[in-house]
Amino acid sequence: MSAVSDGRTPCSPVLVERLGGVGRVRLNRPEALNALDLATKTQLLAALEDLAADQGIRCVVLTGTGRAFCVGQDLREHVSRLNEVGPEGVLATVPEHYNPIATLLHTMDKPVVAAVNGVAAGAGASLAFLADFRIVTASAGFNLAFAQIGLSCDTGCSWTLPRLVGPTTAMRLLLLGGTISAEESLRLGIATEVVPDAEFEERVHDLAGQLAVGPTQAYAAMRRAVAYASSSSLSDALAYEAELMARTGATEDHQQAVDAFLAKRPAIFTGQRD
Ligand code: T3D
Repeated sequence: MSAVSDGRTPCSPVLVERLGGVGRVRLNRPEALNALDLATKTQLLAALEDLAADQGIRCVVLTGTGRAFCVGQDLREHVSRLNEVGPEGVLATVPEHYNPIATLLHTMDKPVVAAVNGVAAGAGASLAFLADFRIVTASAGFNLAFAQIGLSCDTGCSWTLPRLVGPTTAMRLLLLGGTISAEESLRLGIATEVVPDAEFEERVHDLAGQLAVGPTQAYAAMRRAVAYASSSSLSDALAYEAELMARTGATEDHQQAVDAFLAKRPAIFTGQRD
């Protein structure tokens, strides 16, 4: 694990652990419910950039320390910065930090799992919406907190949330706010799975481990195909699918997997680009 406190120096707000092919990013400000201050946003972006570029990492897990996943922007820092530099200065954090973090989570060439260990609010909820899987512990919840502080929404949730729950429910959640339970999030299609608290860590570990030995290039292509198709015509989506099928069809992983299928033995994927 990198960026671990030695007990004398202050703990890093973002911890990164590489375990096999899994890269785990843990927001680590439990005393502030993992609220995103400048240091946390900067380190989160750097951690995601490192893991995205690391060919040995084939699945990224985003999670939090303590009772929250992430409660979005640190409002204490926000208020003091508002007084120092005014709204234009403060809100520059959206294009400078939130947007590149969101883009990276959505476009990196490997699957992303949000391990929602507790409440996810504001931009914290938006971060979870960008993942391919949201494994939610039973005591967690989601809160689209933006309206309660008189702000619009960010970190991609105007794009992700209606796609997850449809526009009617997205508008209800955004305009009325309030915390929805893990069970409600499953019913609405936000959570992929809700897991009893006692089984949460093991379930995340198993899923991430499974993804990290999968056909990484095929997973990456599927991420791209689904994102592209969500705002393209059918004919454009078909053309892009054909391009991605040709690309994945040329990988060693594909060749050995079809050989393994015919030989009735399990495929072993390397995930490497050929
Ligand atoms: O610069 C910009 O602002 C642009 C970017 C914006 C992106 C955003 O994310 S805007 C949205 C920011 N987030 C929020 O508005 C969420 C605010 N928090 C809440 O609504 C509630 O805390 C929760 C629903 C998340 C959890 O409720 P609950 O009852 O479990 O906990 P609590 O008692 O409200 O909070 C516990 C402590 O955490 C409390 O501090 P205290 O009293 O113990 O000293 C509370 O102030 C603190 N806390 C919670 N959220 C934040 C926070 N401190 C700083 N920033 C927060 N976002």
